[in-house]
Amino acid sequence: MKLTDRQVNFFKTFGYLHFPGLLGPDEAAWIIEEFEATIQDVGGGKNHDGTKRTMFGGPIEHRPRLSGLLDDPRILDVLGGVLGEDFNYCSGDGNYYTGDTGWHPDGNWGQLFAAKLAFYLDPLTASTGALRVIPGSHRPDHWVRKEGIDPNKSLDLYGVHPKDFPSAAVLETQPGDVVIFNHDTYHAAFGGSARRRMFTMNCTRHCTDPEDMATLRKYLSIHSPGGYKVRTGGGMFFPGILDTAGPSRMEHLRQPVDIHNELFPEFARR
Ligand SMILES: O=C(O)CCC(=O)C(=O)O
Repeated sequence: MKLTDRQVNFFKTFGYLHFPGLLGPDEAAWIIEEFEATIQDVGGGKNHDGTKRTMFGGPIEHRPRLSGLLDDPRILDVLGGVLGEDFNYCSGDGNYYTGDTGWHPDGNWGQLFAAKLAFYLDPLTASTGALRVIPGSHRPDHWVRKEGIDPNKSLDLYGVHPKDFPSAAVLETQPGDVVIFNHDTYHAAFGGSARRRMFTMNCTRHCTDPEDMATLRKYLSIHSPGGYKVRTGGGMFFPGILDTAGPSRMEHLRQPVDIHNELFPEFARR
């Protein structure tokens, strides 16, 4: 399922894409089961009481079947279609979210450098925590960025609740849907439950020239286990995803592993 030119254009112009039913109901079922087992075993899920978000790193890296998402041709086509087939996988987060997530971008790179692939594991509507995006807000010349507008202040500024921020799109999802957005795209969620389940895969372009390499170093110096002072036992990744990787998966892991080892030798795998 290679992305069509129209899908790539859509992503470039609006900063996101939604793939309803990319994964079938049976697949959504095992993904939910594996996610639950992971967050309960290693992600702090047992202590989740709904008062705040529970979050853990590398959600696909702890179990072989979830790690296999990085070998799935449909996932590779989506990530490869927007970031290039040689994209870098750079970890992600698994969550029980509680309540609203205010408007924010994940990055301010001013270019298509990184994207987030998101799996929402509960049916979500506009009033129960579906992802919202501000189309086009990844672009440095978008009015939100140029005028320094904080969409979280829209009630004070315009008399409009942030959930109704003008121009925002709501991506209502079912388990099995996949959403991808540019890290620079403003996004938010409103009205979710106290246990809204979702996990992500963060990916960047593969880098070659010195300028890109410097951007990747900057990215990984913050958004990585070393950056968060987390010991995975495998450096950039939890060992499971490395130990079960064939040569093609390794192509998406090697550059972040090498740079992470260089940036955080104390966390490197022995
Ligand atoms: O679903 C949400 O609450 C938004 C997720 C989010 O903000 C993120 O992954 O950065």
